Amino acid sequence: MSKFLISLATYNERENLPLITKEIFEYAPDADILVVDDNSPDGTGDWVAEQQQTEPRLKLLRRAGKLGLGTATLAAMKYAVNNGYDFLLNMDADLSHPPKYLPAIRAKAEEGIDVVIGSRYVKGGGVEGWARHRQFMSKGINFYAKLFLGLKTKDNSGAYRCYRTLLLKQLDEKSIVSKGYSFQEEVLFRLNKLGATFAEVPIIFVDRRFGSSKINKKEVVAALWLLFRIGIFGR
Ligand SMILES: Nc1nc2c(ncn2[C@@H]2O[C@H](COP(=O)(O)OP(=O)(O)OP(=O)(O)O)[C@@H](O)[C@H]2O)c(=O)[nH]1
Ligand SMILES: [Mg+2]
Repeated sequence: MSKFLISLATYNERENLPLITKEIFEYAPDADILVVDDNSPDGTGDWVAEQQQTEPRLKLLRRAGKLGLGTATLAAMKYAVNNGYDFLLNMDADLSHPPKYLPAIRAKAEEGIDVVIGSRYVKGGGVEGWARHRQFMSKGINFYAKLFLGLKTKDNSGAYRCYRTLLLKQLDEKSIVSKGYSFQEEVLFRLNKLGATFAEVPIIFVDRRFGSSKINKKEVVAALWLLFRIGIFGR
């Protein structure tokens, strides 16, 4: 059986973690969960440390401060490679990525696909609870990414993904310039260049129930600028 790691980047997700970790273990009892926490003021990291006393499948990486979702995911990728996992499956910690899709995503990965995307924009997928402007923004960013990065996949901005670690090993970490949200698109671009195979499995994304959004205008503008730069200049 393959060794599976599920990663959750967290910044103030203390309310969501008990629910999401419980549900993940229901759908993937043999997997380990790695929480990459950026010293969340709400005590997310402390909660994980406490749970670890009785739950050996729970791993924790604590970073000094809010260093961005991109570098948090990169840290999870490194952890997966260094600890002999065959696959790394990443999800948001805020319950927007329902764990019930884990078996379908995983099955595709085990069939031999290098990158399996939990996708809102293929048949059967969708978004629940987002205002019009938020849906428009997400579709716009995906169109923009396709235009500049030449990606064939439909959902390039979502973080619900399974990566084969053999491919992650080949990623040149230093070539990745995104620290924040554009990381999602950039990593697909880099893996595509390495010859990875891709598949999309439909998911219905649901808006976060607890806590607040970490996206702000500054991060969006930075992401758009970076994707343009990467697409046009390769860096
Ligand atoms: N470790 C770490 N995690 C982060 C950081 N920024 C966001 N996250 C986590 O990344 C995941 C996605 O962030 P969200 O704020 O939910 O982004 P989103 O889903 O696009 O937007 P909303 O759900 O509307 O807030 C969540 O689990 C966050 O806690 C960060 O700087 N460091
Ligand atoms: Mg979210």
